[in-house]
Amino acid sequence: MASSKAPPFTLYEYRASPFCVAVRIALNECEQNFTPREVDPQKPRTAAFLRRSPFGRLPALVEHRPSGELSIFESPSILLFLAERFENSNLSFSDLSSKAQALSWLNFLSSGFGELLWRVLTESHIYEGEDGRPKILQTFHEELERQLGVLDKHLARRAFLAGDYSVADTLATPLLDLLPKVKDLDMDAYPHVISWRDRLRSRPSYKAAWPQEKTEK
Ligand SMILES: N[C@@H](CCC(=O)N[C@@H](CS)C(=O)NCC(=O)O)C(=O)O
Repeated sequence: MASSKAPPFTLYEYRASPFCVAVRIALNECEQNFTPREVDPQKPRTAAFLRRSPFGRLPALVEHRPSGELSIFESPSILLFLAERFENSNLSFSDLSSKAQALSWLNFLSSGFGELLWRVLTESHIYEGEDGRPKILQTFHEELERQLGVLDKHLARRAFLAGDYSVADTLATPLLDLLPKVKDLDMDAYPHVISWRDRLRSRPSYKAAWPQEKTEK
C-alpha cells in the first residue's frame, strides 16, 4: 500500500553533478526515499537554500525530523552521515578499522582524485589551445595516470576500496563515469579499475540513480 507520508529527505541537487549522483546512490543503498529539488547552478541562490548550503553548492541533503530540519552539505559528509544514520544498510561500517579505511579512500577521492579529474577536464576542454596550458595539462594527465595505476594495483587484490563496499566506492562511481571524457587516456592499462567500475555500475543503487536514462559508456 502506498504511503501518504512525505519522504524523510529532500535532496537539493544539480542532477548531472557527480557529487549529486553519489548522494542519490547512497540514498538508494540505504533504501531511503527522497524528494529531489533541482537547483540551477547558473541562477542566484535563495536565502532559504543558502541556509541549507552556506556556499550555495550542490548537493545539500535535508532530513525532516519532528524536532526540525537537519541540513548537511559536502557530499563526503552526506555519505558519512547516511552510513552512520542507517546502521543496517549496505553503507554501514562493520568496525572502526573498516571505517578508517573507507574514510581514507573517501577523502582521497574527494580532494585528490576528484579535484585532479576536474582539473584535467577543465584544462583539456575549456582552455584547449591557450598558451602554457598543454604543459600544465601534461602534468595533471601524468598525475592522473599515476593515481589510476595505484588504484589498479590496490584493486587487483580486493573487490572494493576498503574490502567491503563502502561510501568510498559510492563517491568513486560517478567519478569513474567521467574518465571516458578525458582525452588520450588508455583505460586498458587499468584492468582492475575497469572491473571495479563494472561491479559498481551493476549495483541496483546505481541503476536506480538514473531512472529512465541510459548509462554513458
Ligand atoms: N566538494 C563539494 C563539491 C560540490 C560542487 O562542486 N558542486 C557543484 C555542482 S557539480 C556546484 O554546486 N557548483 C556551483 C557552485 O559552486 O556555485 C561536494 O563534494 O559536495
